[in-house]
Amino acid sequence: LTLGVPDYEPTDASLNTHQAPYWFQDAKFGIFIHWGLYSVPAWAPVGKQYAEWYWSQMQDPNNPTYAHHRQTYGESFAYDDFIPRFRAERFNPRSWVELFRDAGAQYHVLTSKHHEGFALWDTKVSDRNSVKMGPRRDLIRELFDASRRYAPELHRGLYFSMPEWFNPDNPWSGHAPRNPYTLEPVPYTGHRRGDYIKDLQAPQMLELIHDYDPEVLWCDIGGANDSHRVLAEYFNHAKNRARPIEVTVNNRSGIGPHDFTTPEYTTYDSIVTDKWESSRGLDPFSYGYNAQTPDDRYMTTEEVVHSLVDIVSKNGNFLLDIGPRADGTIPEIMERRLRETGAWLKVNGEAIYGSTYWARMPQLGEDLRFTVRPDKAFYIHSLAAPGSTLTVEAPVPVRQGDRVTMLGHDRPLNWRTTGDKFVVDVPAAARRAGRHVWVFKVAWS
Ligand code: FUL
Repeated sequence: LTLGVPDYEPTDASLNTHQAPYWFQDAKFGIFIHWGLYSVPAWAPVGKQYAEWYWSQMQDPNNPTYAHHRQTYGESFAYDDFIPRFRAERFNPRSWVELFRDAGAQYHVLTSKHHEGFALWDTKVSDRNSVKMGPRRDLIRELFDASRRYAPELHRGLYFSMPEWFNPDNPWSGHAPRNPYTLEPVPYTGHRRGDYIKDLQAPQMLELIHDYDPEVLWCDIGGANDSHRVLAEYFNHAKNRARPIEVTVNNRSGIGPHDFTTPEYTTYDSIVTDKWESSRGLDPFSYGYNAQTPDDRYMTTEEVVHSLVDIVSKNGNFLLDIGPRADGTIPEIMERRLRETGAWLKVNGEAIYGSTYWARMPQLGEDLRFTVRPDKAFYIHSLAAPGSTLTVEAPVPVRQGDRVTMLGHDRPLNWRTTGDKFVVDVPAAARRAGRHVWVFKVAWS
């Protein structure tokens, strides 16, 4: 007699049977956090380059970061000289997770290690980590503990960059770091010799899996890997715990099997029935904090809400990124955007969480999107402020006796169907009650 799901094996066939769990399908909205040594310089040409790519960009004489670094820090200031300035001295994990919860997010995904190779946890296989250097704190442990304690409804995830730049052991990097101005070699702090995959990458992923229990493993870049073995162990560990957790992995671990795809600073044009998650920063083009970006270049709350609705109506999740400062504070503009999004979700969340896409009808033009809660209600999202009537020129699933309302304005609204048109009267008070996206609910009787 075998009880439960048999163990996963390190093969495509076995790993392909794994799927994104229901909590992830239903969650719709998560917060991505890019935080690392690059948060110290926090610099890139605005709207053009990712600030978390600073180390790579400063190596290239044709990149503006090369000149910026020389002017600001001088030629002999190596990237790892940022380590003592990455102190996280004002990092308050409780206020982070409470903010994410108030934003209406259902999960968070922190960079455990970006391409720069600096780990934010107590890794045993490299000294280049936030416990041995810089903050001298296990930032992942602290965030996860606070999340469990103060916002237990949130799911916890970790981003992990498979390769590292300038790790001399990493076949992907090609070479050790050099001073970009003198081209002299620069020591790689904390590096241990060996086989990059066997001695560093896979052990680090297993540390994260066993010691931190991430519910999302958000791998990046792919490339050389031992991911068949690591993912089998991830899934087995999660399901065989005394209290099982449901975990999910994206499509960038370097092997075929995955639970969801990850369009970046873009989304899909129409419904994609395989689970997906679109990510981008509040910044016009950066995940890590770019201190050069003026507030008026950040996404507006209207843009955030429009993106969320658009993505969810096509079966995606929206993983919205923030870049904290090196001291651990979250820039005010980002906090404001998250709180305003939370205010919208508080009223309209029932049309988002636990909803699914409505494949029987196309999204209509620029302004209309649809979601459905199976057997309960159908939702029409108007991305523009409606006039005195809202007209949907397609077969809305509605019958005599169904109650039509607008979320945030709970009075029943008059409606009618004529041919293939559905028309709702929108009183001025309802219009005024809405903001960013006006959501009409057809509650099935
Ligand atoms: C990309 C990375 O290169 C970016 O810096 C960022 O982390 C994004 C989510 O994935 O591949």
